This record gives sequence, structure tokens and C-alpha cells, in this order.
Amino acid sequence: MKDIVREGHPSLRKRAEEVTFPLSDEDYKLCDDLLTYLKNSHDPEISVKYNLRPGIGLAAPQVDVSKRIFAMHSTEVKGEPLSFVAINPKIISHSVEKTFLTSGEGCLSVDRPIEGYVPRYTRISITAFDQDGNEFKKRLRGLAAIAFQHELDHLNGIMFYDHINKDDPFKEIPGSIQLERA
Ligand code: SB7
Ligand code: NI
Repeated sequence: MKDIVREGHPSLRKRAEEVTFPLSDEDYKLCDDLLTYLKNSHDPEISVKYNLRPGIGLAAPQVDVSKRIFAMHSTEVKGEPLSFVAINPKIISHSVEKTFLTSGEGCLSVDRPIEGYVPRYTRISITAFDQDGNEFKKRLRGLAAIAFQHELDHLNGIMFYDHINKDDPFKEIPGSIQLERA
């Protein structure tokens, strides 16, 4: 897999292309690589050896592939372990309630810390396709929902800081609950 591209790279600002099935061998491998990267980034030995920053998600445009694919992997989220690849993902419904991480968001494609609240839906229902072309549905909430929305934004050329209030980054977000990261 190619290196993670950083802010200023045009792939991060494009709308990524819909994927068709069956996947090409190349796309199939890309899915594996995205998920493997995330798993490795959580491994204490591998992450140190290869200098990987831990991430809970990684989207294809971040490795300069402008396609609607991302992976998510987290052990932080309560309940079932969260680890999947999402192809042509969609949010089919969402709560009115919003949420935000009190510590803000970060991005593997952004090397500088950017502070401020990023409003997200607290609960979302999503559909996506897996690597074999099977559609699946999930309900996500809290950190998992936040991460999914962060990744979906990458497929639409949106960066997390686009959502931060420029005049007052820590301005209260109406109708929202705050989420503290463990
Ligand atoms: C904080 C970090 C992430 C999502 C939500 C809150 C993901 C960081 C890794 N990424 O750059 C993935 O696009
Ligand atoms: Ni990101």
C-alpha cells in the first residue's frame, strides 16, 4: 500500500468514485491493506517498528485511491469489536441528536493538531457492501458513529476541520451530547 497522503493532496478534496462488483484483484487487496494497516497500528510492537500512528479508520483517498472504500477497526468501542471494510457506504438514517468528542478529532492525513468541536450525528443506520459484494446494514452510535462519519467525509472530499466553527471552535453545539474518549 502507498503511503498516507497529507493535507494539500488533491485526492483528499475529490468526491471518490463509486465501486463496481466484482472487485478487481487490486481493489480487493486494497481493502485488505486498509484493514491490515489499522490492525498493525494498534499492535504495540508493529506500530513502533514501522512508526504507525494508531487510527480507528482509514479511507482509500488517504492512500491516493479515489474510490468509495474505507476500513474501520477499533477496540475502544463498547460492545462488539468493530472491524470492517465498507464499500459504497451510505447513511440511511440518523438521529436528530448530535455528538462531539470533547478532545476533538484528528486525522492521519493531518500532521498538526487542530482543536475544536466537530458536530456529528449520535446514532446512524448505515448500509455498505463488503469485499465480496454483499450488502450489510449496521447501527452505530457514539465513537463508532463519529468515526464512520469521519471516513464517509473522506469519500466526499471533506476534512474534519471543515465542520469546526471558525470564530469559536469550542462553541456549544445545540442539541448535542458530549463524548469523552477513554
Ligand atoms: C478521531 C479520529 C478519527 C475519527 C474520528 C475521531 C480517525 C482518525 C484516522 N483517520 O484519519 C481516518 O480517516
Ligand atoms: Ni481522517
